[in-house]
Amino acid sequence: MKLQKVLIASSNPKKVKEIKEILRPLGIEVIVPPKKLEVEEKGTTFLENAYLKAKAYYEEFKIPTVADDSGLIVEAIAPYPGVYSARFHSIPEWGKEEPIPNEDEANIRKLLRVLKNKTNRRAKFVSNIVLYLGDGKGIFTEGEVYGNIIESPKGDKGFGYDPIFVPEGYNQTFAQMEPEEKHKISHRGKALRKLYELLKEFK
Ligand code: ITT
Repeated sequence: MKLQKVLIASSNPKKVKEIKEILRPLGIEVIVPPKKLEVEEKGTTFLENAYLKAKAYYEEFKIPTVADDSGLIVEAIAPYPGVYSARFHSIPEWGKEEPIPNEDEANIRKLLRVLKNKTNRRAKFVSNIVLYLGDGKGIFTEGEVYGNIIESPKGDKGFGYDPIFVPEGYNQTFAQMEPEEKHKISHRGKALRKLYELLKEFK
C-alpha cells in the first residue's frame, strides 16, 4: 500500500518534529491537524493509548492517521514512568514535583531523585505506533531501545528524558546526539520504519 500522506495525532511539537524527520526520507508527507483534540489517554498500555489517539483524529479529519504513544520504563521502578512518562512529575507515587521550569525538567528531577543511590539504572524507551485507516482497520508496530539513566542531565537536543538517557553501546545522551543519529537507533525510528516495511506488503 502506498501511503503518501498521513495525519499525525499528536499535540507534542517536539514529537511531531521527530515523526516528520523520520517519515520524510521514506517519502511519506506528514500533515499536522488544523486543531488539537483533547483525547483522554485512559488506556493502561501504550498500544491502547496510541489507538485511542489515532482513532479520535481519524474520526474528526477522515485522513489515515498515525499516533505514537511512548515512554520510558526504568527497571528499578518498572513499569514506571511507563504510560505516565509525560506527567510523571504529577503522579502521587514518590511524591509530586512542581512543573518548574517545565514538565520535562520536573519529570527528570523526580526520576533522578527516585533513582538516587540506586545502582540499577537500566531503562528502555518504548514507542507504539498505530496507523488507523478507518472502519476498525489499522496497523501497529513497536520499537524499543535499551540504555542507562545517568546522574545529571547532558545536552539540549531532543525532548523529554533525552538529557539523562544514554543508549547502550554509546557514550552520549540522546540530547547530545544529532537528530538523525538518534532516529537511527531510537524506539520511534524503529517503530516507524517497521510501519513503512509493513505497508509495502499491503497491495
Ligand atoms: P501526544 O500524546 O500528544 O502525542 P505526549 O508528549 O503526551 O504527546 P505521550 O503520551 O506518548 O506523548 O508521552 C510520551 C512521553 O514519554 C513524552 O512526553 C516524554 O516524556 C517521554 N518520551 C517519549 N519518547 C521520548 C523520547 O524520544 N525522548 C525523550 N522522552 C521521550
